[in-house]
Amino acid sequence: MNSENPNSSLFPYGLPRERPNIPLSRAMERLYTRYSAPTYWWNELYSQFRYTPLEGLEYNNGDGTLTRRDPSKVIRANGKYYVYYTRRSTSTPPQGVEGGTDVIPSTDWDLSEIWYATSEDGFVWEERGVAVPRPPKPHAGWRSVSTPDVLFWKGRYYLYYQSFLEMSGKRGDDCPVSVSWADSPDGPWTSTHKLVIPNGPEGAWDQYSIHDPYPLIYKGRIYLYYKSDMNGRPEPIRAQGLAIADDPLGPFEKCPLNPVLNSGHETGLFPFKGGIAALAIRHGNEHNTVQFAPDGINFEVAASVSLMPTAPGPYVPDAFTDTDDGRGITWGLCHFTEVGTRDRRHSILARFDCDLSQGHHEPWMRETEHWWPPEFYFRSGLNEDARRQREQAAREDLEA
Ligand code: AAL
Repeated sequence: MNSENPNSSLFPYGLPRERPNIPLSRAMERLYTRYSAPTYWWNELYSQFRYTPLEGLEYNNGDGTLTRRDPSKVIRANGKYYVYYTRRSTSTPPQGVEGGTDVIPSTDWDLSEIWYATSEDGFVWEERGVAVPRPPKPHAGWRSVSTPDVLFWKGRYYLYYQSFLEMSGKRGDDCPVSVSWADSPDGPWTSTHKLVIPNGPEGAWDQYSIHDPYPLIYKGRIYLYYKSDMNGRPEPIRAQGLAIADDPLGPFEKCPLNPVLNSGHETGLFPFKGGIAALAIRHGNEHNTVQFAPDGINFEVAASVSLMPTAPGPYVPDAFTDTDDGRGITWGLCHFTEVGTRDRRHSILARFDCDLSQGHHEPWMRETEHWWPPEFYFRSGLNEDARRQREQAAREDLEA
């Protein structure tokens, strides 16, 4: 059936916006059942991602002693943009668990504090100072506080963050989540020293780590998404859970269907139309996808994408408005780790831009192609061992 010959059962040249009334293969059927539109040109939850270095933040000439990473959502207050992030300032770069001490970091986020920065335009940022320092022993977070996110609820600001009770990497990257509050985005912040999102019970998927706390206001409640590392080495799996509360200080009730996302790493979500959309980055069968849950719990793949922002902290205009018509996002901050040489490793913050927003439609953000030079691909090459393995396998195949 097509415009030239309505009686034809051939799939038409012009892509129909609605499912044509002809037999379809499963692949073509999926275009009309799985996605919000049969092509990414029309799919509001498809986008390219573009990146821009931030101005105004320096990193000790990249010697590895200063790192900024894991930015929170970007919020707007007092006519400025605010972001909160992990800041490590140590005498040496990370030295691993073997080399870590009370003053030498084991990992890039060990011995860290939560700092914040502000910006007029989202490109040039001014570091403003510490928001949450490491509390004294025996409080959770005495070793390190990291990976914050921010909530604005009934006139008060809350920072949720990972609170390490031991050196990261000792058993694993194990920690619960604590919360501090302030009446201004500039602080002063009051630490509750409360473990608002505790680790799961022994044997549960989230028994060891509660990472990347990420609160949104949805259906009149606080929906706090988080990541946990499960399955252990050598095949670690990252999945994301949800805990819901009526008060920022808890109690948070973990969703009985947890994990609610089977892929991803750091959390990055936003209200979209009547549901919640998620950036599923880095790991899992469904990594490099944008997902959507009409109820904030049951996520489905909405689009396959590429070059996603790592540790996305989107600017989500309606993160706290309890909207039932989420507009979506167009930019935010993220991080790049492994910056510098191996022995001077640190992370930097950067800006990402995208078009995952109702009402926006920038064709140049819809292309799927990234015309990267061959050198970009050759960086993911075969080392000498891998090449020898390949050559040996080829010889064995030929002799079989
Ligand atoms: C990040 C986040 C959490 C982890 C570490 C620092 O990518 O997933 O914060 O603990 O890595």
